[in-house]
Amino acid sequence: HSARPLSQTIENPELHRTQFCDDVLKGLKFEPKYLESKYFYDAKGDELFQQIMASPEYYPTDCEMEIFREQTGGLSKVIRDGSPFNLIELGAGDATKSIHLLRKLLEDKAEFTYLPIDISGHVIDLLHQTLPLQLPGLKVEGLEGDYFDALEKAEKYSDQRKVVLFLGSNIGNMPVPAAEAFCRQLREHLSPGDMVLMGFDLKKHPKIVLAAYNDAAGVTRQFNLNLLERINREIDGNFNLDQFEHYPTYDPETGACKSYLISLADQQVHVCGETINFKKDEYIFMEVSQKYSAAETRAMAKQAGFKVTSEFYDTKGWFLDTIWEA
Ligand code: AVJ
Repeated sequence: HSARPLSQTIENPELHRTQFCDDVLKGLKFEPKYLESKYFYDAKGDELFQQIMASPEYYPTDCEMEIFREQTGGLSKVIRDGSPFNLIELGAGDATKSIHLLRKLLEDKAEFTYLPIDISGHVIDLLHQTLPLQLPGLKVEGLEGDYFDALEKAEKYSDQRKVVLFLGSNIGNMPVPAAEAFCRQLREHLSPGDMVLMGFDLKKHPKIVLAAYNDAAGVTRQFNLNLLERINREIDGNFNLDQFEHYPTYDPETGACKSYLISLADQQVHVCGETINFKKDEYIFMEVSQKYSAAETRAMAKQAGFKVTSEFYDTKGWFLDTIWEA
């Protein structure tokens, strides 16, 4: 068969470079400084994120994996609903969680096509190669790109019922107002009867949350610093990594887990031909990983115009995969 993504992006390295420069300079000239966490995921970043997921402190993957191993029967039942559908996964990654659901759906003779969407073309190519071997009979059409662009492409691909997977607490990477807007926008791209299966990392003891973003082996630290390295590699940056310190925080009140890189000295950094000044102790805001209460996820569904169909928790009650209907 032809293992070729539906919309194989003719990667334009120059365009990517310009966009990366623009975004980085915008963030570093902003007060306070920030970088966009979507840029974490180059080849090195993908690898470091794999290591984070395998680290003992990083519980979200294990918790959600337990749900996808132990409760696929329930998930499949809610999702199938009789009519053929497109199973669209936003930020599919290596699909290690969804593969359990895909297998169960095939067993249950569900009629569906799997459309993984990822900003990494590398990831999509890999899924095209591996999934049909692991799951004979699975129809896969990968899409590379930003979520809503890809969702619109998926729309043109087929008018079947849509089931959208957004797992791994990826929604946590948006500040709450942006997450709310994202859910509303998602709802606007869907029709009555369409579904969303969304993974939320839940509020829990603050020490457990903080440790997940401050692993003892220092992988999360490397993951953050890798973005500075990537800037050095790709857009002529000269960050001195020794002069920036990883600083993760968690506020149990708001549920915001945030990470920063702190400048250890007054220093100048060159990026894309421009000079950026750092004061000692000045920070770069790197990422938010928002935690929710179950009630907050229900309010999230409601404000976006979804109704909650069912909820699946891991045995610790640390993670929630919730199914919403448009
Ligand atoms: C991939 C966004 C779910 O926020 O938990 C892990 C990324 N960053 N450790 C998360 C991440 C630092 C992760 N998500």
